[in-house]
Amino acid sequence: MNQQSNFPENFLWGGAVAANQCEGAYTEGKKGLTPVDVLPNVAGGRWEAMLNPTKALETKYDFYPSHESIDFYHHYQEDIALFAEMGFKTFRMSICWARIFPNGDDAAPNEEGLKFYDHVFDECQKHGIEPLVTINHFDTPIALMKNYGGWRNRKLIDFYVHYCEVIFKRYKGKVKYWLTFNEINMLLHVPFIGAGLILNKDEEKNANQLKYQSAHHQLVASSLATKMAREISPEFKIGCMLAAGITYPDTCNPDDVWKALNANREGYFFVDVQSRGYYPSYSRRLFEELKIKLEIQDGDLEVLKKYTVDFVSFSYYSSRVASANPQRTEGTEGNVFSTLKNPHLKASEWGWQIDPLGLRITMNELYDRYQKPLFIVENGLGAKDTVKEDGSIDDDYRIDYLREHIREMGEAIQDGVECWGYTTWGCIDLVSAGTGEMSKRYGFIYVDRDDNGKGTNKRSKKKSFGWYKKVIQSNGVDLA
Ligand code: BGP
Repeated sequence: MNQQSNFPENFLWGGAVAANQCEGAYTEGKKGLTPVDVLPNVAGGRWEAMLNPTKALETKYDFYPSHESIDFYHHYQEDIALFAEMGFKTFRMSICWARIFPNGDDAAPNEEGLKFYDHVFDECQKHGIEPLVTINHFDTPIALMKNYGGWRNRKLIDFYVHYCEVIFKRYKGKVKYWLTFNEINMLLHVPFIGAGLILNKDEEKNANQLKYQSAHHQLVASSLATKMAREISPEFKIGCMLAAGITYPDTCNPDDVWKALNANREGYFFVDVQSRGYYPSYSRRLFEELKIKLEIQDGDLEVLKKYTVDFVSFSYYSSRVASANPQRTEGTEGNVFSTLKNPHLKASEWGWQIDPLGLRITMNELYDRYQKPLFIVENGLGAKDTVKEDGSIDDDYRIDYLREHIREMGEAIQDGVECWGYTTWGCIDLVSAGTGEMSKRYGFIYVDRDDNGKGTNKRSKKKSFGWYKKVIQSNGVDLA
């Protein structure tokens, strides 16, 4: 192919997973419990359980999808070999905090947990794949919630920084790219998995105070981790991670535009601190209106200022719409955030609206605002797949989705946006975070397991497997 690529030569193509959604082996190797370990599937009321963790912790459900999941814990060699066959340059994964510190506050790390990730990173290295590691992907140890109240407690900063110190020192030389918190803004919507917050009835009334205080602790923890990373290895690159997706105004009515601006700021708030190094000026009024009084200790603001991230990573599935018109209520599903329906867009089987140009817009917005390299670390289509009699899976709908998004990402790069890489979400089928389903599949690799945990866990290649391989081989030129 003679056509010129829109992507830089060393662009990091790859795929992404998270420990809590793929590892399984939920008590093996002395691992402690994490939030997903107490969540049922959608039929068992997963969403209600996420919003009411007290009840979730007291209930014995029939089935917990994460307990075995796709058993990456025992299949990592086979899985990484398949990623290598597709030509992955990078593999985004997360370390499960509770494998390293089962209770979160243990004095010494758990060697078995550390060894597991040694093996995973060695396997990556063997295949020339650069790991991109999320330090906390929705899995603050349950023990830290029960014993300390989760991230509302400042002590969590120390436990997190200790955990970082251990993994930074151990995996120096094996890992270069780190993300401090997955979708940090998610804690405002699902505080249980985002910040380990279990709120009682009284606290519910005061939820904003507790959420933003927890956010402050995570932001300080993220900066302290960055400080430590700089001390441990000059090679390390530290990124923040935002659940992104631009919010459009429903109309050109200034009221709608104002509403959309504020919806976007809800997420930017976090990156404003992590990337610019200070609380944005609009937060003063926001805190006043929400009656929030942050407890900020001496030195916090200096740490935030001094240790900002090297790059801004984000997930993108869809754009959103905001309206000031109370009559405009027709909503649709989305990645946790509810949004109004955009009449110009089609949606996935789960109601997530499909907007490839929205990715280009989001990238341009983020780059204009922060002027730091971007990394798209989640993007993809959750869809039901059908295995044909001969075992093949023709997932053209997934190829279409990814093709259009990759095309727009290339356009954004041509617009002048610096972007280091792209990892599709759920490169191998895994348990859905939102619904706990297996049938909401994102992978290039099919895993024989159903919503009730039945199946052989056998891996097989979908049509998109060969397609993505060509995309990588041609550095994004061959999208056919
Ligand atoms: C993001 C999470 C991922 C992932 C993805 C898809 O919010 O970071 O963990 O699960 O969304 O969501 P779902 O699994 O609900 O389809």
